[in-house]
Amino acid sequence: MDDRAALRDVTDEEIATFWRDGVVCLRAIMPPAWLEVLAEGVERYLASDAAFSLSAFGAERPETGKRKPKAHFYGGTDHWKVDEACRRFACESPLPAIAGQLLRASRINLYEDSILVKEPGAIEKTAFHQDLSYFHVEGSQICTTWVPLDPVKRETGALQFVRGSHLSRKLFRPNFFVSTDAMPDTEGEIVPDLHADRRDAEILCFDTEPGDITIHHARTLHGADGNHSATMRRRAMSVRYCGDDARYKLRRGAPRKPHHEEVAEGAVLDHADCPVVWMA
Ligand SMILES: O=C(O)CCC(=O)C(=O)O
Repeated sequence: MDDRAALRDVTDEEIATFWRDGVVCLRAIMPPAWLEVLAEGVERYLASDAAFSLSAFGAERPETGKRKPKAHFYGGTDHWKVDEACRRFACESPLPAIAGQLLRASRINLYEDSILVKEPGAIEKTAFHQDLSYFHVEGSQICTTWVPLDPVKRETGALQFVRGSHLSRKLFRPNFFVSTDAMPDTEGEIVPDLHADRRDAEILCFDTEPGDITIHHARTLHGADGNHSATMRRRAMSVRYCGDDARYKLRRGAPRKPHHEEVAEGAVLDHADCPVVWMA
């Protein structure tokens, strides 16, 4: 599978929606054959010893001590570096071009990928956060594509986005993803717990089918409920991309990868660990 064509073009209206709301849901755009490639990588990860349960960071889970507990939230990062199916999906699928069009970019760098699987009964909420708080990068052309492999709705963990929140210059502290606790030694205000109190936030949430994807801006506040279904899985991968104006910015306290020790503040992302994956 090396056809980079999406099922359809991204429309001007969808691009305008992304920049207005900080998120857009692109219906029926990802070819089924590419979803099969992604599913292969996701299942290989879940079956491996590397599969990591994020549930341990959240609520008390009696089965956390077990090696592969069911009903957990599994997640990991940078699978494209170790798994050929994940590499092909992040680098060679229609996704980089879709990100390029939405970001109005002339080139796209891969920032990272994350496998995010809420198995049936994985009750952990994804705490509200902004992706940019975790990224060692600055710029306006930075996004996360979220690609579900199963039908997803709010009750099974569809992402919830605070409409227009990317327009604020405020960058909240990163948290531990399944808990609202801020990471130590980070800067900024603590994110409000919008699961507990919506305040005046307008939340956008999309029921999706495989083939649909959501794309949100790196400044957009978002979170998700747990997966409350007893049978429906919620397998997804986020792939994060940067456009022309992205530059390295090392953020205090945010988790670093080895290559972040080698990059210069303010430099373009031309590093083997952030490869260019699309040019207009
Ligand atoms: O899949 C989830 O529950 C969270 C995804 C997310 O927040 C992200 O990829 O930025």
